[in-house]
Amino acid sequence: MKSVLTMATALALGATASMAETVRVYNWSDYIDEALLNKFQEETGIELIYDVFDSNEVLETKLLAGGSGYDVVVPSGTFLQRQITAGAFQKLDAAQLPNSANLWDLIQDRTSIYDPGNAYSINYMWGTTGIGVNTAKVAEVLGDDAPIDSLELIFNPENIEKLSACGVHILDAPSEIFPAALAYIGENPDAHDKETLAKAEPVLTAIAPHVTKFHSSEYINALANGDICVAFGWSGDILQARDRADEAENGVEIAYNAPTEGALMWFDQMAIPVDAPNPTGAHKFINFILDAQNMADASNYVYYANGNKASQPLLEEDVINDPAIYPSAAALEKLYITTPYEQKPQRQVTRMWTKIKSGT
Ligand code: N2P
Repeated sequence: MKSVLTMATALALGATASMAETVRVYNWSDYIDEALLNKFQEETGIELIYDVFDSNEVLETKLLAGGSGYDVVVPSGTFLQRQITAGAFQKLDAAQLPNSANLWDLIQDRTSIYDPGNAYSINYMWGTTGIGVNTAKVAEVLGDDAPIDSLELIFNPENIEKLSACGVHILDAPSEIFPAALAYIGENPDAHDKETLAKAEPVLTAIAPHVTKFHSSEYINALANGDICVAFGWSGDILQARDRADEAENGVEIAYNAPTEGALMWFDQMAIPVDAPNPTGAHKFINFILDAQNMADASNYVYYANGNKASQPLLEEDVINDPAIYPSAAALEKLYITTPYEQKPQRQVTRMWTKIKSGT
């Protein structure tokens, strides 16, 4: 998905093509209402180049190589933390972000675990990692009491073997799937030690042959079209699948549940690379997103919660009141967070993940 200011609009705004300022943003796929991208261009006269990814690992490789050319990127908190340590970002300039007055202290407190003082980043959205099901198909395969809100659905080989007949997608995100496998066997999902991490490997090896695909964005349409019956994925993406099925009126009903054993709560943070070509433009883009109405429009469109308190009165009822998007205080207690793997556990996890996916 790319969006550029047309020449006609640029001229209307009094800029010439050669003078036009550009901001390059690299964000997750299916994470914004494109109308907002046009609005930013119209309001500021800045040409916006908007590229998307579906993996923290992919973003990290680009960032750490340097010269990505991006002005704003959106890593999750755990990845952001080690990227800050690696010197990948520049500090934000609060004077250029007046709309940060709109931020929500509850989320600010949580993201400061990864970015002390929130010096380098601002929350875009947050959510949970959990289970999306096609309710009718799963009931057909496993019966009406199928454990659709439990990790049993995915990690018990007996269940997933049966579900493979209607199709199962799991995120290609080892930093989220290892913690989930550990939670399933009653271990600390945020374990970094070699022995505990090794316990996740047989859990994942046992289910891998029954996984239709390890992928982190195709499951939205696959669920909506009825091509798969289960996805272990991100909350808002699964709610978007529900919406797409509703719109298509194809009879597919999708439900999302955060697993009762505990679910990962993650935070996607807007940050400016140290070598960003246009840091001033980057601040303008972040400040635009921080506008209460713009942030509400973004959440209303993608069904993810945001870190913007002022946007809350502007959210649709079915967003602010959906506990899958804004969990109750009790549900928040059941969510866990993770911390970034150091080099050694990261290598161990990457090695095991490659092996699990290749089935060797
Ligand atoms: C948007 C996915 C963002 C959640 N499609 C991953 N942090």
